Amino acid sequence: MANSLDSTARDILRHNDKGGYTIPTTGLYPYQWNWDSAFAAFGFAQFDIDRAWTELDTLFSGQWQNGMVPHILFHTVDPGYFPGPEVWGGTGPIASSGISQPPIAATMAKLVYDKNPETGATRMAPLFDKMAAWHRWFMDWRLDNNAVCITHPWEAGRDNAPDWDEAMAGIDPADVGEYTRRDTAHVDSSMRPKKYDYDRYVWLVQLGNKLKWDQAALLQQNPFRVADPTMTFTLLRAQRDLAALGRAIGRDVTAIEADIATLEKGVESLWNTDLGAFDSRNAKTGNWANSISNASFLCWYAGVQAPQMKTVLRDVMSEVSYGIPSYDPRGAQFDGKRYWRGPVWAIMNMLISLGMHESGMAEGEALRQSTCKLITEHGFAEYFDPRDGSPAGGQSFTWTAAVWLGWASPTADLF
Ligand code: 9WN
Repeated sequence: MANSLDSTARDILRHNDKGGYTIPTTGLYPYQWNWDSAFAAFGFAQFDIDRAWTELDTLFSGQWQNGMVPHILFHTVDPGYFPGPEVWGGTGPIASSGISQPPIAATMAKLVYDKNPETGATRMAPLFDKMAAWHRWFMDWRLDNNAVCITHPWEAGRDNAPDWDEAMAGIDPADVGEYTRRDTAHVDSSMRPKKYDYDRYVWLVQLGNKLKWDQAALLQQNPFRVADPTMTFTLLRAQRDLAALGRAIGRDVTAIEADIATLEKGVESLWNTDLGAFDSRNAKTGNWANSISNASFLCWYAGVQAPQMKTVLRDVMSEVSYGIPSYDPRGAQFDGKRYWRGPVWAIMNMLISLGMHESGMAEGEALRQSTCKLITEHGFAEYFDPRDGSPAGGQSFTWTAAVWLGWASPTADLF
């Protein structure tokens, strides 16, 4: 069974490979997405190391002059996705969006490197400065109390998470104009964000385009700015991994070490004492989201030990049958099928599980087994209902196949 699923997973990666970059799934997402691509590289590394490095090279070929690496690269235009390149008006070398996504590329590069350090040293050499420049862009433009903020819900990769509800309510999208969504032509609308959300997503894109994605202008004029555990934990982890890669290939990592100390302070500023968990904070109002999400559990992945989070973890997991739900099932906003307001995502499980394993927690292996069962029973879906495992969103999904091959499969060797 594991072997046949391994072969299905490899087929999914090959099928979604458009030549140098991998799309998340046919139809729904016809472009190269940032963190999806990093997971794809990890998946390819299980059977084709060179292809894995090429995925990262292509991602960084879209890097902007200011260091930002866009969340979508529009290599060839496809009318099946909205909003497309003309709505975004990205200013980089390749048509792109104007925001970024969770920086997991350096961490996936480290996992690819570890598979074959000799090839890794050669392939990592030209990527090191590019990754360092991207991380610097976050440090320069996105910190609030040393935690990393998002400026659009899509930037966190957790699009409609309850974490952004207050900041979203602060946007008046009255002048957004007419537009046609494409996502609900591919996937049942009960599994996608609502029109309320899309009006605000599109409005924020229009604002960025109008300001030509000038970060100083956006800092003044964008009403949406939320300090986010996804970004803060993934950047902290990525800085640690980039420093390790830099040391391995003989580069100066002093500046990265200073950034690590800054982000460690930032993590402390995301601790919501009343909630007893890591939380998102609206940087405009200072208010907590009061949200226990799957991103709250990325603390161990970032090398942060948080004994209280173990109790929260037990409570949340006892509510569901599979993995870690994207939002606390005891919360009023929980919706088991609607995207980032409840469903379980195999990629988040992998990051969380890796952190747990590295922290010596048995829960890391338990989460791996739970995800193995989920994919074995319900396939390579984009996400799943955590109560009964029913598949949701897109199918034959790149990142689900990738984390199967490298981590969830009984044949995988991540740990
Ligand atoms: C917007 C591609 C991406 C993921 C995100 C996920 C979803 C896009 C969308 O799909 O977002 O970026 O159109 O819904 O939320 O995490 O990278 O798989």
